[in-house]
Amino acid sequence: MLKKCFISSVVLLLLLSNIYAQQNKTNYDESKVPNYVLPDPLIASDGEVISTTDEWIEKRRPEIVELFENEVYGKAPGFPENIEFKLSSIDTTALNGKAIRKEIVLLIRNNNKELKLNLLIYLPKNGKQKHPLFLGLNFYGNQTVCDDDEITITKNWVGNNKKFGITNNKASESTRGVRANRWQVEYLLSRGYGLATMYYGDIDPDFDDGFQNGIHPLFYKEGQNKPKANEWGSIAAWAWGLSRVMDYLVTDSSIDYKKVIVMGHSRLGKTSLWAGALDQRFAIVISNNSGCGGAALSRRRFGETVQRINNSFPHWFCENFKKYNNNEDSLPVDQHMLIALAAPRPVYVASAEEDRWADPHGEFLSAKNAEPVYKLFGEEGLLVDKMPEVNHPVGNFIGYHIRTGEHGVTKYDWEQYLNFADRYLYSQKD
Ligand code: GTR
Repeated sequence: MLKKCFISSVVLLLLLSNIYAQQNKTNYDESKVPNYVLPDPLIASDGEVISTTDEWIEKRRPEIVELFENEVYGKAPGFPENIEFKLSSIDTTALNGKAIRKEIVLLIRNNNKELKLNLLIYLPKNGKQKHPLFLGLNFYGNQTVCDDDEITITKNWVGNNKKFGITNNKASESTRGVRANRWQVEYLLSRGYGLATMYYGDIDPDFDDGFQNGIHPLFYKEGQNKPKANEWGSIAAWAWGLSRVMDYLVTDSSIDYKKVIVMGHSRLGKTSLWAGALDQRFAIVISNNSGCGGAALSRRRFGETVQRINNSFPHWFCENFKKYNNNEDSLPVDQHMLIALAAPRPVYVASAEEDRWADPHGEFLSAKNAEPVYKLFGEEGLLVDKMPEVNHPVGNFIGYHIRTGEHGVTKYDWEQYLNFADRYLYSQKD
């Protein structure tokens, strides 16, 4: 009897571990993508079919925003009690006289607590009074985006990186310009655009500390020590930070604040999409290789899945998102609806051929399935039904490309973003 019981327990354990292993195996086989039905962006929760832009703006859009807030990213607070902007440095002869470089400190105050955010801005010296601008968060500190000895090195916690000489979570001189290839500052300037960037760890350091550092504690109610199940995780916090940067940009007379393009890569691409969805002051929204929880459809379960991302990065999304681990079909939204929240503003989704973890096809399909909302506004969308060849950008108002190479941001990506921005920001007389 005891022996029988032992054998059946072992069999059960083996079975369970097999199921677990299956669930955790990364699927890279298109034929193994399960059948799924996407929620319709144009059918409201009460069944009403949305057929006008007014119905979208007044009813369905806010409803979708709320679903993403409650179930995916978590709801962020509004404005802080106080925000102050201090110019901490300016050089009108930066980069051998080609640029104006400014550093601005954003002092955020709430509930008698304070957080400092350091913004770096480069503007072209082309005689124009106001400049269009790309805004994006960076991974290792402002000093990494350009080979320029004058940029303040972040003193905050940064992820260790042997290649960049970062140990003990501190950035040093060795990190200057290490990400210059990703940011292409001089190229952007030569095309007439500025760059504004901030270290994402200024807003919320990217590790799971139970939300004790960064911006979250400034907003805890009395007795609260972590966000509620539907309150902001780190992605929502980073997106909130981008909106605070926008609060500054609208006050800076050298910036054309109606031409600010929010752009992000990978986890920060998830962030730029969410920031662009919530804050309609961003003129164009760009997602570079953002993958799961960004542009890629969750229901495809190709590459990184909801469960994998929640296990590896428990702090990125809100607690409620964990309900959808291995349970994607019960999500009330999918990521095509996040892209649709950019409408009617131009949105661009970019993939990389070797970045299968981010599911390039799923990123394309998300963009494709956002089209009905753009069509409501009279815009076309991708203009193609199937994924384009590599290095063949497509689309009108919804841009898409898949380039050769791996996960990263390249000059090719920037060329497409600049062409896209030129097309929409300068098509009308200004
Ligand atoms: C990976 C993560 C991705 C992506 C990436 C990044 O480890 O699984 O979702 O966000 O990090 O941000 O570099």
